[in-house]
Amino acid sequence: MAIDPVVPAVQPNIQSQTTENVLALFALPFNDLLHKAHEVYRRHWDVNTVQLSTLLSIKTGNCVEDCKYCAQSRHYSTSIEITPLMETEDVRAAARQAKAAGASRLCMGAAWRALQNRNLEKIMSIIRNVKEEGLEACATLGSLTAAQATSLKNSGLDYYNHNIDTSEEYYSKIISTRPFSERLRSLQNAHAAGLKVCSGGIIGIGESRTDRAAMLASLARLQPPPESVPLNMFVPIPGTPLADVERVKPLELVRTVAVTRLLMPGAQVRLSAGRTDLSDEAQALCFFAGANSLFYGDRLLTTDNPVEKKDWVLFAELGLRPGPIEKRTTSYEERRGDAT
Ligand code: SAM
Ligand code: DTB
Ligand code: SF4
Repeated sequence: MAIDPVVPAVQPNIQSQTTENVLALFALPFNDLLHKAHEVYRRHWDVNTVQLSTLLSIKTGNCVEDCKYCAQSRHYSTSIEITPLMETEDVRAAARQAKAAGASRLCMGAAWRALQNRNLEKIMSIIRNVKEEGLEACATLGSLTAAQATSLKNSGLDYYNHNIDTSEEYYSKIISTRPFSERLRSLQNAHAAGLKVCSGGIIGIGESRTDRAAMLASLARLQPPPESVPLNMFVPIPGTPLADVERVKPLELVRTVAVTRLLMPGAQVRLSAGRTDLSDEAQALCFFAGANSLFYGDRLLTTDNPVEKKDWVLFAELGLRPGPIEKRTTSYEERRGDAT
């Protein structure tokens, strides 16, 4: 195969991804980067289908952790309503509603440092109920032990979300109450129990491009890489230490999506927090660059997300089909003859 001299090769061995390799991808001319990412995207996925996950905050606020970006940390004074763990029936009703609105996955978030065993039975019952509604189930409940991961898997959980958030180096400037290594251990526990891993991070919390590259290199080096990678544009929260941090341009998110797609071709790449501040055009570029999943529904955990109707207008304009996304099984050569 001819080698394009302009575009540095992505290392085929994902174990060898270094921050320098990844920075070289970020530094490509925009058109070269998008072309390369889109080609890889098209080779692995149906590029006209997007997966819709709806978020539900099942326990909100009063969290003991000090994540500087978060509305739910008890270390900062924010205007959220603190609520205890939801009742199973209420979560089930929310799941039914999410499915009726077109979501294929419910992602349940709890403002906990870690899942406590005293809550395990109730969480398992919640997961069983969500599964009975015919949705994929994802949970993000903080740190997870191996035994807890197995219990969640046995109750039917499909995905565990736990973000590394940023580079290992920058992490300690953002969170002091939980080490980066504990995050990696929880991800390992989730994977070992047979759960699909969802892990990504935040863009725009004062990190440098080098931090973004290092974060993606860390994710790509996970064995295996995550099945799902959420990319959150930071939503500034009044009352938190990062409320006035400098904003990152949407084009940098597009680049980050493209680099994520190149490093982890088989992952679902999710446009996550911050979509209310993104134009249709910026989102369209993200879809071209390889994003194939998003948070759907007018609420994230404590902040706003585009209303459903707005997303349907965008999907129609772009010819995107919401639905379950499947990795391609036929070879690239076989499909090159396709009309698409
Ligand atoms: N408490 C659990 C934990 O931290 O693992 C689960 C919920 S926590 C809110 C999930 C993720 O949401 C964080 O790791 C972070 O990546 C993202 N997040 C939180 N606040 C955000 C904000 N203001 N803007 C963008 N992303 C945010
Ligand atoms: C993820 O990566 N982003 C979601 C989900 N996983 C749990 C959370 C976004 C939170 C945005 C800020 C808020 O609503 O409080
Ligand atoms: Fe707590 Fe999660 Fe928010 Fe950190 S991100 S303060 S762990 S809810």
